[in-house]
Amino acid sequence: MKNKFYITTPIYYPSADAHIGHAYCTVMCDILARYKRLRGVETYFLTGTDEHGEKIQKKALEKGVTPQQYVDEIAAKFQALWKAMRISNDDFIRTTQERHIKVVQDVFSKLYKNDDIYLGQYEGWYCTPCESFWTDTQVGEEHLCPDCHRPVHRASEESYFFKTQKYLPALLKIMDENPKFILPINRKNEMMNTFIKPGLEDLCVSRTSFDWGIQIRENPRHIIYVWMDALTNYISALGYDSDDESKFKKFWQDPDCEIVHVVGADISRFHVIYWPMFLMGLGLRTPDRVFVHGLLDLNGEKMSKSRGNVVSPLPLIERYGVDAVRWFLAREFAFGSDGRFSPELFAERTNVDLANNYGNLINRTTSMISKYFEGKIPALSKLSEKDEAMKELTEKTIKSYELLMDDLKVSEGLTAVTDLLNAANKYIEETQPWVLSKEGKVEELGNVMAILANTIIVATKLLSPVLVESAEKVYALFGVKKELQGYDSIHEFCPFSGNEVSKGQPLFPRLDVAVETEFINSISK
Ligand code: ME8
Repeated sequence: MKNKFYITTPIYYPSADAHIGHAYCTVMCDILARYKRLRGVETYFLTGTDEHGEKIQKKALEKGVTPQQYVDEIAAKFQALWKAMRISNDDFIRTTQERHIKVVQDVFSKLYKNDDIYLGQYEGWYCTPCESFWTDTQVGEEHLCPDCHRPVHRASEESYFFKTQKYLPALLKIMDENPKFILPINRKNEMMNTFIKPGLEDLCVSRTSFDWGIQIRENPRHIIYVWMDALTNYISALGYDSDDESKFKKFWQDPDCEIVHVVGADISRFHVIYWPMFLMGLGLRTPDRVFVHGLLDLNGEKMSKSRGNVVSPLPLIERYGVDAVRWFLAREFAFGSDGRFSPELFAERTNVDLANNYGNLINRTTSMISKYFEGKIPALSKLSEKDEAMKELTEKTIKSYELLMDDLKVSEGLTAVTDLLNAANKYIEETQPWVLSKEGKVEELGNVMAILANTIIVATKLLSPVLVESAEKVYALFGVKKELQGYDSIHEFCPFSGNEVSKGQPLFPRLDVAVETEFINSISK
């Protein structure tokens, strides 16, 4: 494991309010950032908004405000949402900020001077919503955008182009030599077959048809193509090319920092193909991994404002609490595969994992410790076979959780922990503490209680990157002192004897699936 970690979300378009898909990606990055911090890795987590482009200019015009006013309002809402979701980003970059604009202009100039960019004439099929030009093969006979499937139109303009062929061999080498450069690994074939093998064209990197963007210093009639502008955020936010490059040196240039971009499948080609090429042109290091996550739909239909089926995260957080929403997103969908959001799944997932498994284990354990040991966690004595098995399983779980999380397999990492919690519930059934109590087997009973408390606390540490509010409540319930809340003590077995345990309200009340389905449907618009 490298000793530093830089993780980024895409910077989202503030053209409409954030929906559950944006929240999904941001929460997954947040979990990884919190996980690395928990492991003592120095971490920098970046998100932000991508505020230029024709689409935003049009939206502002429709609303009768300036583009800047338009993006200011939505960017503030994004930030408020991330706060409500307890996102722990270290910075929030907006592409209309001075610190970014200057860097993008410098990047363009450097690549131009380096002979990576030339002035030419662009003709092609243009998709306005995606702000992308496409080739004949890509749009097919129906002339539809291969990304969003809307009609495209012929367009021609004087443009600057980036020479992709110049860097293609180096890019292919990176892809070959680093099997984990694109994750999940099956995404590599998609890149090769859809974009690289059919013949990669030079990338058009300027526009003259609108003006809401960053001007090219050498030719101010041109605006820098929104993707060159947007991708640069990953280094402008670190202070690249500024008076203070300390963060850039630490989190980009240092080979001991792992750089991970997490992006949706819709924008992977920009991150896997063009971004590394721009970086090569600038003589900079390329990222270690581009993790491509799947897209979520609602009940099998693509979420879209016009269809009126967009799930907004805020009302979910207000009703179910931030942890239930974070948990659902992280655990329900295998990170890297497409997923289907449905109200039933949300309610069931909350019930199965949080109410019945984790929550129930906590309630049972705190009640029994109160009843049998006057609310104090007992000390260990000689372990039985079943006790030993729980001890071993706990250690095994920590190991597999670490391996999976380091490999960005977040949902699988969490499943390892829920398996441990299930095993602890089973351990109660098997050891039958109520019988041990009746038979006066105090030492055996004490072991069971101490081991249950230990299992809950270890699981809570492992889940703390996701369950940010509940983790604190669980530590309080079990009287876990600050110095024992961290990861350092995770391998100590049962260091909590004597702790005062309190009986709180159930952390996760069971949901009525029918009632909650109706509620979630009513807020999807
Ligand atoms: O593409 N399911 O911004 P964007 C899961 N500004 N994730 C989803 C999703 C869904 N249904 N819908 C969106 C842009 N996302 C550019 C990015 S980066 C230098 C510039 C997430 O607002 C997913 O991560 O369209 C996707 O890649 C991203 O939002 C696109 O956000």
